Amino acid sequence: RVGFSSIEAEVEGGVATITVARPEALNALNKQVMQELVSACLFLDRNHPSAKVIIVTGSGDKAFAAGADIKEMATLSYADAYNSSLLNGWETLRTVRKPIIAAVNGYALGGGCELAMMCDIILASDKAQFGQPEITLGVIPGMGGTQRLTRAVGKSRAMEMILTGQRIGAAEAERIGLVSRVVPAAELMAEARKLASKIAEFSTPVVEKAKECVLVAQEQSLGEGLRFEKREFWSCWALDDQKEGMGAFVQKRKPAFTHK
Ligand code: CO8
Repeated sequence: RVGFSSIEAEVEGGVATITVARPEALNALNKQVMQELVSACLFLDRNHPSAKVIIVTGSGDKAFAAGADIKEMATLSYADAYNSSLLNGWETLRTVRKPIIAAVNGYALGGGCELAMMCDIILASDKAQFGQPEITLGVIPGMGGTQRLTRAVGKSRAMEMILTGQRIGAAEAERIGLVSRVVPAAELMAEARKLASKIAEFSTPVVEKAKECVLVAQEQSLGEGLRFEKREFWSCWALDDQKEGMGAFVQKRKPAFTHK
């Protein structure tokens, strides 16, 4: 378990959990949270082979993250805002190869909703609420909300959420495909760990290839995505785990992946 000042990180079994730890500010994402959360993810991704899946959640029972820290941004001049490094780190999360699960335990608003959408799977507690309220503050989403929400739920619903700032509950978020699944609040972390542990059983490089292919589907044309998938599919044959996985099926036994 490693202590930062604005997040907590721990690794247990094959699963790392990063908790945004500013409950007094409903886990608002200030520059320090960004720097610590991004560097923890990069460290776990590159230097911690035993951590195979990362869970991101918020401390307390009210918020995953109630957005970027409004107090940090409120009085910036245009030049300072434009030149500031407030946003720079977040896109670096895209370079993380290990799967990241957002365990959304409460408000996921503005940058909080955008952080959840940067993750690979969103698991929501039945108390979770999602929204892009930036319009009510006189700004627009700036951590990917206009792009990722539109891809997740379609143009019309994304437009309504972004232009009105209306919040939606967990059940509605599940219905429109923003989240993978809703679970009772008390079971959220156990469910997230169960899901992470399941993924951690499989071959790490194969899991990473699968994640990369799904992300390509969000960014590229169908033709390019299919070509990318085909190359990644055949490249699995370069791995010991492909021989083990298929061999185990043929021999009617459980595979023992070596993650190579
Ligand atoms: N930033 C800073 N502080 C916050 C934030 C926030 N986003 N959200 C809550 N807090 C603070 C409050 O100021 C309050 O602090 P204090 O006790 O010192 O007054 C404390 O957290 C508790 O909040 P509330 O008293 O407001 O709690 P309520 O239960 O009454 O309300 C809400 C909860 C509805 C979540 C309410 O706090 C709220 O509306 N928060 C703001 C939500 C919001 O507008 N988020 C979008 C922010 S803008 C954004 O995310 C842009 C992203 C792209 C740019 C990224 C650049 C880095």
